[in-house]
Amino acid sequence: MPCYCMLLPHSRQTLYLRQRDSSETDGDYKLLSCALFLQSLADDSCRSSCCVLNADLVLPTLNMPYTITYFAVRGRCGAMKIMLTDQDQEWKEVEISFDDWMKGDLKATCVFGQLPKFQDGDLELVQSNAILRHLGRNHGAYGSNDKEASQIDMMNDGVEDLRLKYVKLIYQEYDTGKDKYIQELSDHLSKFEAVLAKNKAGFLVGNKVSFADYNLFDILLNHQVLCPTCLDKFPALKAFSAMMSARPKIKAFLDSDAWKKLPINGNGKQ
Ligand code: 6SG
Repeated sequence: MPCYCMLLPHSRQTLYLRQRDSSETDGDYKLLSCALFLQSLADDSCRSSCCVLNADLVLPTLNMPYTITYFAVRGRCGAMKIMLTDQDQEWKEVEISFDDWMKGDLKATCVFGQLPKFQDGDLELVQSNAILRHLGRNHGAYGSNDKEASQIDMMNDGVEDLRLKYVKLIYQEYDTGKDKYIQELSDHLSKFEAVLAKNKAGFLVGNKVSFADYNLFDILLNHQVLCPTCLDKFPALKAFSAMMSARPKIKAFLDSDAWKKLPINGNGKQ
């Protein structure tokens, strides 16, 4: 008996090895392929012809979408949600109220006592950038080779530096430091402008979107709220932002209630 389909646990892609009947809809095809694959796992006689035999690895990815546990803000989950959306992935959300968080039980279970927490099957991660990297690996958004992957890491670290400054402004010195922050912002943005201006593909690195692009896009959205004119001097950043906003799934997501209902930050400042 042939193998009907195989689910690749790390990429969460389903590879269908069964011929598609021309009368089948895409949904029927996937459903039947999955059913046949599950049947094949239970049937010893066909196991040897299956490409993936480890049901413990395969089955969790079938029913368990990703889970994000976080506060009801965009904060450090904006980029990963935009990325998941653009990569056609579903996720479950567990929203934690600030009051519940202050009780401390959940905090005690988080490696660094902070959110977001992310679950991919039995893998539990904290640290938003580690989560972005994990998704980059899972969904082919980590460059086309090791050199590009290292450059993507570098650019993402640059985005993190900007995000840390932004978070400091928002949570610690919004009322006293906003003018100075906006004055200094051009200097930070000019670095990204220079990188983007060099890459005709429009992305930070290489010729396909990476997790660092989603992260930069998210922090630029925040900055356009903080200072609507901040991209005016930067044509490459403006084009990048427009290109990312126009990707159809991102466009629909940014227009959805799920996105719009969330404040950017946890203290009402933006
Ligand atoms: C805050 O800083 O929302 N996590 C935050 N705060 C709660 O007890 N390096 C990692 C990463 O990249 C940083 C994690 C991040 O993932 S996100 C966290 O867990 C804590 O430390 C921003 C956000 N803030 C909302 C919130 C936090 C402080 C004030 C408002 C405590 C929680 C809720 C009320 C008080 Fe609150």
